Amino acid sequence: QAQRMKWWTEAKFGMFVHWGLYAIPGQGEWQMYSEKIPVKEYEKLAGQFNPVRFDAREWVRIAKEAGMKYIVITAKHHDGFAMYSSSVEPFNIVDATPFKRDPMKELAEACLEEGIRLCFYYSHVIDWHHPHSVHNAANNTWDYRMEEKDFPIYWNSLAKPQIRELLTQYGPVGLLWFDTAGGLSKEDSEDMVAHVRSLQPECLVNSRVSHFKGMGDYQSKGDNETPMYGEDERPWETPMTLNRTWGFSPKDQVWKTTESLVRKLVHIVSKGGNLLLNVGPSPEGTIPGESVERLKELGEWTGRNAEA
Ligand code: FUL
Repeated sequence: QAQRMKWWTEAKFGMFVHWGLYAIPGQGEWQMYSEKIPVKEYEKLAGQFNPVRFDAREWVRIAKEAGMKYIVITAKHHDGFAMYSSSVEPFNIVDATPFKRDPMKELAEACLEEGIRLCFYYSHVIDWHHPHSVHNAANNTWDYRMEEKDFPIYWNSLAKPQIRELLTQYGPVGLLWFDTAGGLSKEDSEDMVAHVRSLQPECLVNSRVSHFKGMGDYQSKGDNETPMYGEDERPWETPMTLNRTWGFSPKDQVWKTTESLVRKLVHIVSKGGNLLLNVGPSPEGTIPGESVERLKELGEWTGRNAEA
């Protein structure tokens, strides 16, 4: 395990990317749930999703210049939309949008060229699009009846097969970032970890694969949490936003200043943690200017102090 963790503990700083159909209405990645948008209606967003300004090389360059060593991107968030080419679920970016490209493939190539580790976020428990996703408190109860949900169907026909796709279609994956495992049994969590190990033994798994303590390779802290002390022996990471939301949200203009970001980065790294700092790209496929600007300044700061 120590060997598997080496690149990650040395990396210290990574880019989190929340990108999906929710970028179009632009109220963050929980919009489908908070407005109880019916699946049939939400699916229509796919027909409009055409991020022609997406440039994988540009994104990777922005991350690299900020001093980031890995990128964790939402392959599937809670809305159930696969941002990659999936043969087990037609609700994906290649089959359901006019864009038709696979951004994960393009990112995998760009990351390989630049020596950045590509990693995937995958919402393994919450899936508002699938009739049989259940367990977590945030279920789709407006389209589907709770009594009719049968979790193993979701687990065996969608979650595990999609993880297999992600671990076989894009070369070596640095890390699988699971999330919101509330309600998932210990057995199922272990089953998922074993599934990952069997496909790519070197791929890391974060602790949010389970709500039982101590699972995965390292501890994910709470969202935006900057702990005063590492709580246990395990390596840890803080996922953090630049403004207040994860997904693209033009109304949210409460940006952290570069100075406070430098402080947070130093705080976290000096306490032994990693910082996973988020950007929420637009429906056109670009990283918002306010984010790019801050990342650039962060990179200038770390670069300057590395040389000094
Ligand atoms: C949370 C999720 O529910 C948010 O949408 C976001 O992905 C954040 C990093 O984790 O638990």
